[in-house]
Amino acid sequence: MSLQQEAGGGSPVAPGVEDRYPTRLEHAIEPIPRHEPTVWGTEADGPLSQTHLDGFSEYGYLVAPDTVSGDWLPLLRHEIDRVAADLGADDPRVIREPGGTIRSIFEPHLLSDLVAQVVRLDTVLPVARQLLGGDVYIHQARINLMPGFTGTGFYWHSDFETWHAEDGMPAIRAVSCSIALTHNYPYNGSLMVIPGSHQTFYPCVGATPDDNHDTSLVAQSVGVPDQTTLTKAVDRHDIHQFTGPPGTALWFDANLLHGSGSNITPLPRSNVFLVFNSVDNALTDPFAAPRPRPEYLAARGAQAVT
Ligand code: 6CS
Ligand code: FE
Repeated sequence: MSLQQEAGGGSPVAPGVEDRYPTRLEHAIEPIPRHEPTVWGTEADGPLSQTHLDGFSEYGYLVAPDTVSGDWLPLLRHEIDRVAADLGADDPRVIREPGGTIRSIFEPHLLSDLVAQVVRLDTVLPVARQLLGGDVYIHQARINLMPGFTGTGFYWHSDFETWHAEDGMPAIRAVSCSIALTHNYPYNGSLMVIPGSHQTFYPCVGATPDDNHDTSLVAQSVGVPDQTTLTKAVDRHDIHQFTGPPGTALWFDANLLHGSGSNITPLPRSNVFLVFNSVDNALTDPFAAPRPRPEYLAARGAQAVT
């Protein structure tokens, strides 16, 4: 049986387009070693040192303190409140917790000049270009607001798995930059990663339902590895947790397994989340979903950020 026929649901991959990362399948298949490099640029491209590049390549993530300087942080936090207040109650870019509090706001870089400036900071855009080896564009941007007491986490997943299946991202040549706006402690729902897991693609079982994003952005149920797979991955690689003061960035590879627990502390955890994709990795048709997701979740233009 061909992979196309085996695929659980959604549009079959167009003839002639090779799917090197089959997922959303009817039956489990073995994990697939990553085909692409993790770091595409060199030390000479700057600003990251060879040690930083080697660390990113091995672990799939990098912590960058002072990515946004202290004087910007109150402005940014204020800007997020403004953006949230300006958006209509039923704007699809606003994702809410079941209780009604805001969980994510998509496209903040198009709603706020300040966030657009963050994208272009010397501590941000050149890092994305260096890691991905050339021009990049914003595939997705969001603000994640995990409120105190009621914030719920994100179950373990690889972002690339979703972007490949539902958005048609062909290769693993994208990187996320999550910038802390509040202090990330070990106890307020901060991100956990499985270091080194970015070297393996874990195909997932289960077809993509129609309009999966209506629910997956609050609680992801398809496109997540099964418990046996996660147990083996953690046995092999361990878990690291991202903590740090506001202004710290976590850069992580699109295929790194990560997740977060709930936040029952009074201390909110909010982050600006920017996903850079190489202009040479433009989206195609989804590999395992009936139709592409909306533009605010997955930009189709592939216009280089300048
Ligand atoms: O949907 C997305 O693009 C991202 N959000 C979730 C909850 N999982 C996949 C990916 O990280
Ligand atoms: Fe994610």
